[in-house]
Amino acid sequence: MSLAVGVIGTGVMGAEHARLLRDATSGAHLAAVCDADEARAAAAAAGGAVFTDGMALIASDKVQAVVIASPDATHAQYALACVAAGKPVLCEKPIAATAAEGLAIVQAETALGSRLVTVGFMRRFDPAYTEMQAARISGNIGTPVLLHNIHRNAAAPAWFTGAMAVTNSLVHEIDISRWLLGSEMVTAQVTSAPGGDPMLVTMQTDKGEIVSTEVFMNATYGYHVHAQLVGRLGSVEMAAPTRTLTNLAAAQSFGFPPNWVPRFTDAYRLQMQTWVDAVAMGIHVGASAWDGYVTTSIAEQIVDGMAAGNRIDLTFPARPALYA
Ligand code: ISE
Repeated sequence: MSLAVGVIGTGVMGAEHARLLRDATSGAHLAAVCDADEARAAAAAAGGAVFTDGMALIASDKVQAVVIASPDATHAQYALACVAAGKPVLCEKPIAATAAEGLAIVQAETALGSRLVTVGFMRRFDPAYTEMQAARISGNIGTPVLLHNIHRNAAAPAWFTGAMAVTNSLVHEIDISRWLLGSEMVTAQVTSAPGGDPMLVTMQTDKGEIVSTEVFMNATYGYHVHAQLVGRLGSVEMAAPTRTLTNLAAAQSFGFPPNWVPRFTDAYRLQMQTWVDAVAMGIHVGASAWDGYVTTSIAEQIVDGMAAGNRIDLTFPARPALYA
């Protein structure tokens, strides 16, 4: 049986998820697309049903599972509607615009007793990050003590606000650091350049590991994500973000991608296939609603406390048994 998936949103990520469902995923097909711009939805749907109202797509009997790729502020309402309809959902990060909305999704799933929400933290499927996690689990590099993250974008879009460097970009490092280390973040401290870009966020985990993250939204030269995990015996870090190196004019070089879609193309494809397979098997793989909530809560606590420049003590409610 092929899973009928509806995609809400046709921006950069919605278009990419629709393409993956059309061309690169087995066991699923693109059944419907929603966008306020009907012509854009029709172009992405490529013959599938077209909606201009996300709630109508979720309710439609043509749709068995949903991908949410609409603007960040709309994620929570659609995720909650999917849980209420009993439909599995792959929701782009962040799960919600506020921690309270994220917690409401956790509570809805807890009341249902079932995990229907997967948050699209696709870096968990990136081959470089999965190798780094395997290195940590193998114990070869010894006890982890530090994780250095670099997250540079060539240029922030015009609509990007200062807080979004945390709520929309740093959330990736919050999630991937928790996942790589298998730890929870307990404190955070932010140092920003004049104007707020770049910023350096230092977090400490419940095991005492130090996580440093540079977020630089206007780094000009390209899209550059790098991570180095340091243990007591050795370290493991990402190699160049390309599969090939060019030797030319007395120099060896590689290119930086313009943005995250080409850099994480394998991760997005593997994430979609894994999600479809997990839905078919009735299991949950990837970042849960709880992971999405914790990440958004940390981001919110950082935004609220960063102006003061002091250490922020991070707090959360107890993890519900559903997410043990
Ligand atoms: C963007 O929304 C993403 O999700 C990208 O993966 C991230 O690298 C970028 O900084 C965000 O703005």
